[in-house]
Amino acid sequence: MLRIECCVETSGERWKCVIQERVNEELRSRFAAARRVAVLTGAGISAESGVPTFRGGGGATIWEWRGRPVTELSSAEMLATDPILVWEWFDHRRGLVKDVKPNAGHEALARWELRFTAFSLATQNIDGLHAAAGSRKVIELHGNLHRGRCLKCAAMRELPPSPLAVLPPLCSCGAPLRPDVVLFGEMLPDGAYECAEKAAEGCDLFFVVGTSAVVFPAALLPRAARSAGAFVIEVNPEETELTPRVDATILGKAGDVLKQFEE
Ligand code: BV8
Ligand code: ZN
Repeated sequence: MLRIECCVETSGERWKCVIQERVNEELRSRFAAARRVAVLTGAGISAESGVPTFRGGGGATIWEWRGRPVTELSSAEMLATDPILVWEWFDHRRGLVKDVKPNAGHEALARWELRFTAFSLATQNIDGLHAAAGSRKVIELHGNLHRGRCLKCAAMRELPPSPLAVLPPLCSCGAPLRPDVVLFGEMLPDGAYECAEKAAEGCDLFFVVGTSAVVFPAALLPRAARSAGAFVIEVNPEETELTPRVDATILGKAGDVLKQFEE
């Protein structure tokens, strides 16, 4: 079993990080002893459900569409200049997730919600799969693909199945809806980041699962957890920018690895 221990010195701080392929006894006992656990997930936890990620992991990725990068299509600027293109982009994404189901990684986190004195799950994903797996309290940092928000009365509306017959879809008040998704250059939903940050700073164990940790401010959460004294465990088939800054990286798929903590 691969196991690498490395020491990292950054800004005067020395950190030891361990990279391994399986959950060992030490990590299982930390898990068993933990009382307050916080989790941040990214696109990677939905990869085994068939949802393309944006970067890495060996599975399907969707980094551009109609020749434009995600950061352009999913931007406040594009919504202002070409709302129909943004709706076509998100309707395309809804089509990609129409028949997907939660996987063992989502199911493990739904079990963990009931296991600890305090448990918090924050996700960057907009696919709704954590709730579909049974997680009842999910902090959706970036919104939800299946909802629209009225530009006039700010009501949230569940969207009909894709493809949408009319673009942009209309609210019952007659005004157009926008995707209820946080676009690049937009603020996160009120209080969402603060709620996730409070949980990160108050936990014993922080898991960061399936994220390349390049999107902010979500990528700050594992750092906040570690600075507040939590033991931080990364689960990802690849090393990321976070790897030197966590206590242990398990190089594996979320669906395989998360359940190993419960064995
Ligand atoms: C904001 C919805 C205030 C749309 C998304 C510093 C501070 C604050 C802001 C910034 C900052 N620096 C830069 C910014 C601006 C920007 C930003 O972060 N840009 C990046 C590109 C540098 N941030 C913002 O604009 C945010 N707003 O900060 O408000 C503000 C406002 C104005 C100006 C300044 C500040 C809003 C960001 C939210 C954007 N919306 N999603 C959509 O989905 O289209 S982000 C988008 O990326 C998705 O949500 C996605 O989840 C997210 C992050 O990607 P990941 O989840 O990490 O996914 P990725 O594909 O990259 O990685 C997958 C990983 O999984 C890989 O590592 C892979 O190896 C692994 N994997 C694969 N298979 C598996 C697996 N892991 C486990 N198991 C497997 N089977
Ligand atoms: Zn309305």
